[in-house]
Amino acid sequence: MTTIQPNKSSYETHPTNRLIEQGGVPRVSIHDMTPKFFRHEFQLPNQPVVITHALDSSIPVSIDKLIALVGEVEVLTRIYGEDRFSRPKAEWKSYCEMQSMTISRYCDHLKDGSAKRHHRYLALVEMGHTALRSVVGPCLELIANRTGLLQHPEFDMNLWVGPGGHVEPLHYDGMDGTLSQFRGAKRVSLFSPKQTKNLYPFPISQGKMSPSFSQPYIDQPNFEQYPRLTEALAHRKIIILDEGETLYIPVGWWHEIEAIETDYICSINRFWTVDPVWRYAKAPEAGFFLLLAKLSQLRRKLK
Ligand SMILES: O=C(O)CCC(=O)C(=O)O
Repeated sequence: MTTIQPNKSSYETHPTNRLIEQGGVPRVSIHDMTPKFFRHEFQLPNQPVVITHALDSSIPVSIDKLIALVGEVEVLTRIYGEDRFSRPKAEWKSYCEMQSMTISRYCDHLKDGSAKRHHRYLALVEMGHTALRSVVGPCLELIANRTGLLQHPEFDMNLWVGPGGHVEPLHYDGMDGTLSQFRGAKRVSLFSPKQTKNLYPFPISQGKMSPSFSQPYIDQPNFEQYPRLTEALAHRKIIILDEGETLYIPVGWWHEIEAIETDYICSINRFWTVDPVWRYAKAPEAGFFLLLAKLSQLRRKLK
């Protein structure tokens, strides 16, 4: 780990600030964060940062706590299946299967090992209207207040629960995001939007997989098939996001997320408005992808 002195302007505004860098990504305590500092150092330059101590009042969120608060809530869960990750992504017929069940039932799958065996993941489940807000809401508000991030009008907070070892494949989002670790740790690989062409996004014409996903497996690279991956891997940033930490993932940044081996992990992510909108110029593919998603949403509404 290296200690970085912030540049003069931010140093003058925050003489106590020290950024600790791990894997090429700085870490800042929520107590040292201010909207001005966040905007100049991270949001405007479109750079990721790990924010520490924002979740101290609510960690850990155990499955017993989840069951007590939201066990009866019915949600859609993902099933990737036993052999999906041993097959080339280009052979996948869809991203995953979906199955509806209560959160308690999903926790049974975690406890009896079938979530791990069949790669079941409770992923991206909107929970803003549930009792979970009383536990994690104040932490997310603290992050919003200290960073100045603006909540996206269409998205609230999403729950992610899954077994240790699960890998969520490399992709980017069309908005700013924060990923908060409420239980367990994750290994996160990050690539800047400048690496997009070297990460071989699925072509739009392919139809089955979104162009926001990368075709190769970055931990088992096939350089013959994907020669430009060498260049991308030279720019890979890897961090361990520990329990209690929050990662700011700026729009267009590629991320692959592996739950560190343990019984289970629990995270909450949130999407934020890309502000100012010209930041899409730093991640043009993400802007284009968002536009496509909006058009298909409109088409569905008009039908
Ligand atoms: O934690 C995960 O498994 C994926 C999270 C993610 O993709 C996100 O926060 O944007």
